[in-house]
Amino acid sequence: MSAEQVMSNPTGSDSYANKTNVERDAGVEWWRDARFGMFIHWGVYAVPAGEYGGKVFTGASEWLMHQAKIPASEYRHFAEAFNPVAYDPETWVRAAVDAGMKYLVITAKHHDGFALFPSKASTWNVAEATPYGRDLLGPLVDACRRAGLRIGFYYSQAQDWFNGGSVFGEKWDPVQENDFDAYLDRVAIPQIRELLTTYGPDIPAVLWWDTPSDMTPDRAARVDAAVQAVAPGMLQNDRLGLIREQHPGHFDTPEQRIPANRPGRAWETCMTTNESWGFCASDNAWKPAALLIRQLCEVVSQGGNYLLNIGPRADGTFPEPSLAALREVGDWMRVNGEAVHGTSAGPFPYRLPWGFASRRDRMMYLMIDEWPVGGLLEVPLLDLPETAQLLSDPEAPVGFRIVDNVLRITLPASAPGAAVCVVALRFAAEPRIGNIPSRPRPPVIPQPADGSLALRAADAEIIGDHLSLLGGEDPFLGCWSSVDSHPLWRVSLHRAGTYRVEVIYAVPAHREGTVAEIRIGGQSLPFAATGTGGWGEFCRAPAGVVSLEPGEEVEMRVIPACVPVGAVMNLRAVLLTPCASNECKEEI
Ligand code: FHN
Repeated sequence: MSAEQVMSNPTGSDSYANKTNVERDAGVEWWRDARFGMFIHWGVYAVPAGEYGGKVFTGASEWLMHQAKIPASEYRHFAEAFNPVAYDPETWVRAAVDAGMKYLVITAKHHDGFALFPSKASTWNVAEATPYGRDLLGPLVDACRRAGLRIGFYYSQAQDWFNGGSVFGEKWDPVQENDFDAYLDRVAIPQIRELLTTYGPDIPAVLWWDTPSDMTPDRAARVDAAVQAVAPGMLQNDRLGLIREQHPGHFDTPEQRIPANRPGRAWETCMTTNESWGFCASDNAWKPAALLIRQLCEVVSQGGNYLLNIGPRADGTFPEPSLAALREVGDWMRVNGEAVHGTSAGPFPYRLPWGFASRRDRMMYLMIDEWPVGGLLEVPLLDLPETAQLLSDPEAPVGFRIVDNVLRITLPASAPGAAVCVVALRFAAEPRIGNIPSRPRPPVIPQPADGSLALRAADAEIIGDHLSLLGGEDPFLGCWSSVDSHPLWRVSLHRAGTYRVEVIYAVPAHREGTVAEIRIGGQSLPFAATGTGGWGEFCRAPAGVVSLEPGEEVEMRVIPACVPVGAVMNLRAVLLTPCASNECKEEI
């Protein structure tokens, strides 16, 4: 397809280019209001699903071709088995809508170069390379349109291991020995035009670029020019070019994390529901729905969007654990969705000890993640609301008054449910913000007579904002998403000697390597949190031996060394057991 053909708008439809600026700006508004969307990573990698040559590959299954260095001539056989006869876009769209999502972004082409749409630019596409033999995007676009869901396309503009695009690291197949500029002209730019012109006006609603390796300013400008020629003002993320300042796009895309501070620009956290983006048969590290809800609340409270990923199976169905999580999130959204849709960041310039806040007009939504003791919630506001209501139980009595420059809200003594609970406050005018409520310092832990110490999650002082006490009756420290956050225990130690240190923790399977350092009384033990099987599968593992001197307030901390995908670990307790005389000497 030539540039001229594109300029003359081959669909003959009312293209994005024909819209006024006001209409196009309104197009960005919807994205800010949506707050919650579905990411879909789908391609032929769903066939091997993370396994090749009898070997299980962990991590992102859509990277299998790269991980296992599979030549294109072999990788193409996966397409011969890609026949998603159970693909029903209506079901996908219903799952998204029922979960409270307002938009969807699907991988039109990922790094393995396989296009989910018919393409004149490469035969490596669903219509020509698979027995299914027809477009996958068109029916999804139609289903989205019918349901009033916006649809965006992810397109790997740079990395393409099949069609001669860029390759991270070493190449492994002669088809990759190519001229990157020629690839852009031959494959990427024509396919981008196809995506912009095939599906009608306002489709896609977003272009989601990724991994801009080799995308110099000049190359990014060429791609952007091709986009602007067809769809001026097209909503785009920040991953088009290597130099972000030159092609910042409309929004930032923190991946698998929630930024500690509010970025100055629009932003969207994309997050997996297990550990892989594409379907991975061995990946059972499904995040509990309560965690997904918490992340959604945290993102929204910071003014961001939450793009939650699903990796469909090769037959076209969503994995059951994803569906179950979506259903639970949907149940929560039906009750609490007004705290999410159309809201902006909460007013507090600091983290709240009990959860998050968002607001819309005269409403403020308090999203309570940690139920306050006795149901007494302290909110750093200096003005009274007109009304206060628990969204999950509008009839429940909710009291409020100002005491010592703090708004005190009286809620039921115990949490009505496991997931985040929302209190809606209506104000007559913008309330004034007070000082951050200080977290009470937990008491010093006395050492029992037998000398053993159990440093439990619930007794820790939490340093930093990216670690929370979770788990209700069986608490653990979780949502540990920054190396700046850690637990601290203070112990009154009376027995000198050597102690065995053990950790009770949970992380998904396939984890390896040191993730934290346990610092006790000036000594340090590296801790490798190897896979336990899932975020809820706690196990007790040895961490080493320390030699301690008595002290009134001996500090014990677990300091993260890094944040692997998802979080550092879920930590239930650190245990110290005195060694019998001479027993541990050689281990120090
Ligand atoms: O390499 C990809 C990965 O497979 C996935 O698509 C994510 C989604 O944001 N982006 C890349 C890594 O940044």
